[in-house]
Amino acid sequence: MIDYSLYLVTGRELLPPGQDYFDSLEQALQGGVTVVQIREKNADTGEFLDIALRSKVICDRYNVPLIVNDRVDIALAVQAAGVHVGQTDMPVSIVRNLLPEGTIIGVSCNNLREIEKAINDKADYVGIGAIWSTTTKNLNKPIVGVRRVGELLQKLDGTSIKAVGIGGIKSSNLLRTLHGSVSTTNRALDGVAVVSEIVASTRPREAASKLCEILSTFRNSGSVPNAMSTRSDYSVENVLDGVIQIMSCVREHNPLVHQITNNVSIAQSANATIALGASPIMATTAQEMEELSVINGALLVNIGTLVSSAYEGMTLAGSCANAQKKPVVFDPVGIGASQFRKSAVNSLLNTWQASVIKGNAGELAALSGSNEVQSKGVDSIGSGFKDPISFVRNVARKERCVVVMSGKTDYISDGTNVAVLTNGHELLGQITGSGCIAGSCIASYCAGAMILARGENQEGKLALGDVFLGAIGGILALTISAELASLREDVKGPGTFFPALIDELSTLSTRNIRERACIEIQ
Ligand code: 3NM
Repeated sequence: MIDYSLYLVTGRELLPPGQDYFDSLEQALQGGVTVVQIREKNADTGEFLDIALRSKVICDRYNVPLIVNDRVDIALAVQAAGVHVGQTDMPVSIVRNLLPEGTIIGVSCNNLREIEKAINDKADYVGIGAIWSTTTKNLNKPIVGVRRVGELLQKLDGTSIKAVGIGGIKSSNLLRTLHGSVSTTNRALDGVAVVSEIVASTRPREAASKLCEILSTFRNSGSVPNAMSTRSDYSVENVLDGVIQIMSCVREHNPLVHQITNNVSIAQSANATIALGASPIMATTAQEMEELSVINGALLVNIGTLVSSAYEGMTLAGSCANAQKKPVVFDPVGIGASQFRKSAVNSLLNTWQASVIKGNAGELAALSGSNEVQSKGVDSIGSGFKDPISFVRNVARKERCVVVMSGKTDYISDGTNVAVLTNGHELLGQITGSGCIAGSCIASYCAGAMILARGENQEGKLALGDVFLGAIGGILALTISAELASLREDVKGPGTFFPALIDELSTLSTRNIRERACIEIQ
């Protein structure tokens, strides 16, 4: 059985100046590469054979199988473990007839049709790519994109065919690649294939071991806390019970909620967090992200007033939170306002896996590439989606996390269930930062949900779906407190509303939630 985890594809043309090919290969094996494919597109037969023979000796020393790209004759000559073919190379069925029984045959696939053909041809594994853009190979097919790998993997259900992802995979996007490349039937990649991340490195051993570390983080810690809940038994009653448990848990444990947010609403967000019983830390500097991820209960990333220095912190904080299995709440504020924000959001979501994405209709439309709803600056305009429930559910499925669409009615989905909440008050729309505060409330309650999940089940199995309850709880706490604040005699308008809102958040009771929650589960 081949271990496809870290699949090195060679590329001599990418070696850094002065780096010896065989030394680089050996170092990569020491770093933890589990299978090697010799890929030589320009070498003569004699040269290819020589390289393959010498590479085989090195791979044998590490007990790592060697696969030859395209050339059946070279594979036979060096007794390689397998052959990898592209779509325009020799067909799998013919390769199969030429090679000894038991030889592994892999084929590159870019779309469903090619996967179907690989299944019919009884390939042993498929290389799905290119997942990201790459300059290592001239691509003549569209980039698959991490969010589309799942549907290709799903086609392999019921077969024993393995799958590796390839194309532009780096340590910076590996965790995201692994989390994103999962089918709705929960089939994940068996491994990832890389060229430049290892071959072009001056320290291939370290490059390979860094990738291995990320692979084992993903495998050992299971999933990051995110949406893809398999729970289908949510009801209004058990959701409210869960929210109330979370509310008490946050007050009892005061989890640290790390927030990298915008400078318009830092103080409001921190105050709301304290009022709920959690403890805010508004750190932005990259140097402290790793340590904070160990002690925090949840991370909030809000791009409202994005500056490059904070962007670096956001990139690192999210990755560290994923590694520590801490929930990451992401608020892509005003994503539709500029190309800069759009590409920042894309690259953040490509680097780490969010547990919850929260936005208004315009923001989520921009995030998902829909033009059904437009935005103006940070606000959405127009009457909203025709079918908001399906929209939110689909975005949750695509992003593999809980999605909260805020508005007069709030829609929250974990990809299966959709909670529809109609609490709130118009005064919330008259103060700045109410959306940002909602993010803080969600992050605080996600931290509470995680504490509860760990307490109830040491293996953390409950953790997967619980950010759904955290998100619902955060929105209910804020919107019900807003209703209560609006009823107070001392509230005369937006100016007096905000301090009253903080008061109400801090005194919100179980009874308030039970009596006032306007919630439906679809
Ligand atoms: N095959 P890097 S992409 C060899 O899409 C290869 O099938 C691809 O190189 C495919 O890791 C690719 O440097 C190159 O991006 C991957």
